[in-house]
Amino acid sequence: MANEEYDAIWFGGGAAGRFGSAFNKALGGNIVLVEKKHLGGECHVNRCAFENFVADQSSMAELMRQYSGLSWYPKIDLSTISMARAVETYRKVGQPAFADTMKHQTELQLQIEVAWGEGRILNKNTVEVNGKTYRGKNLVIATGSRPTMPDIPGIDLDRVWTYRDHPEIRKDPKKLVVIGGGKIGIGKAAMFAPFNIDVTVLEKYTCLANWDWEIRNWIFGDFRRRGIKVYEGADVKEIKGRGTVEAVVAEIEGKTMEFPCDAVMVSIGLTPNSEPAKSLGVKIGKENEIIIDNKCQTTVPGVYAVGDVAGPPYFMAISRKRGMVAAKNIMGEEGEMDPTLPLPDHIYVPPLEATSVGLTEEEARKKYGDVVLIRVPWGPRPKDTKPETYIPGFENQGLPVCGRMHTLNLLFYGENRNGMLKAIVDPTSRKYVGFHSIGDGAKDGFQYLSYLLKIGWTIDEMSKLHEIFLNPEHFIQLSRLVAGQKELKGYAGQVDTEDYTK
Ligand code: COM
Repeated sequence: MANEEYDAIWFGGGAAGRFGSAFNKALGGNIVLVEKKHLGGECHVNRCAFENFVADQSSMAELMRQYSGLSWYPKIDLSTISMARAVETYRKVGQPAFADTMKHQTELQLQIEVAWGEGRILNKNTVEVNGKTYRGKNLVIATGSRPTMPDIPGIDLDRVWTYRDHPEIRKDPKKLVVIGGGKIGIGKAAMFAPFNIDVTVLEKYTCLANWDWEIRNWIFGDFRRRGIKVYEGADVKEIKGRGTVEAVVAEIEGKTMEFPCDAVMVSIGLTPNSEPAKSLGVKIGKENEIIIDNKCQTTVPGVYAVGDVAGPPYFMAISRKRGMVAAKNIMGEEGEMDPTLPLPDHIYVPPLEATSVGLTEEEARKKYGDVVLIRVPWGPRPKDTKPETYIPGFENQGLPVCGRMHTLNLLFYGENRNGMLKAIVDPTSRKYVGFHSIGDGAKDGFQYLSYLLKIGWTIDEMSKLHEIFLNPEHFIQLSRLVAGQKELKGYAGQVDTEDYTK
């Protein structure tokens, strides 16, 4: 196919390029995918797939610690557990296994032509890879993103990490400072802590600012119980050390504070890798992203940009969907990103996970006034119902809502780890406007809940579904408890949960 003109050259084989090129080929297009090293991009190297593995490892560590010596569970010595050992397994087994899978699926199953090597964009129709020239009617830039680094003294010290360094850790830190309390930072804090690592999070503004207050509250409470320290309004000024990190210096409420540590995880955001496309004259935005329209077209005709390189939201689903949209347009079909489908979000807080879709309670109240909350737990367990066999440290707050196999275990043995569920309903239209969960496994349901929000699903329709008890989210049965109300008011009584964010 040396001198052939392709319908499109896909430049970058991450989530956006891989799915987009596959979709493009499935539509009948003649395409080539240029990838320098990893099909699937950073996902299986140090991002989504890796995080899934580490979350499992951290969950195991946390559950072993919780169950150790309870009931029939043997006492488990956790003094030797190690994040470095956990990531070694991923490095040795996970990365090559995923790399094989990606190659197999892309080249063998889908029969996509991959041009392996560092590509060079010569012009909008020509790319060179390893001395070979590829010509295309269209070019799709899918070069991803990288961690944003703050411009502060000490940022180049040894053991200043980003998510990219996580799989490379050879020695566990004793004290880790996480800079940035967004979902990557909070996830990292929650994943490192179970490995007997002392963790402090420093966030310049508000942690998880776009999340529902009760999810934030639950995570803050959980972090407090686990000894993870969180400082908001912390302006990091410097990382100190001689060769290797020794402390992070931050200004908090006008005071300079020093946080001794032997490793730092920087997680303040992502920067799109738009540099390879700059010579094409495509418009670049303030975050270094390539500006695209709803069809994923850049400002240069015939040049598309998909995935993280086109800027936020930085989600795998968005990357893959941008790829599909570009493919459709390349093939002359109608294709646009759908802004009306709410985007679910997710964070690992081992052994559980937080998932969210639609409006937060605050947003819903602003838009709809006095919304109805369908929620568990609904308040602390009344003292007089304390079970006779009360286990010290057991602070159950209501129904079990963890999901999957640990639902009842965590309810009976857990340390207030029984999660949280919250659906928000507009009482006038009786439509759901948001769903939020802390649990385990509920994220699967949120993929579909997103669509139910889009179509205006009501509490009455929900209460007609068939639930399978126990399940990771109980929205069907919880909604059914109040769906009989002609004038929707929600539960008769609900005690507010304690505020851990203060
Ligand atoms: C995720 C990467 S493993 S990709 O979307 O499958 O290419």
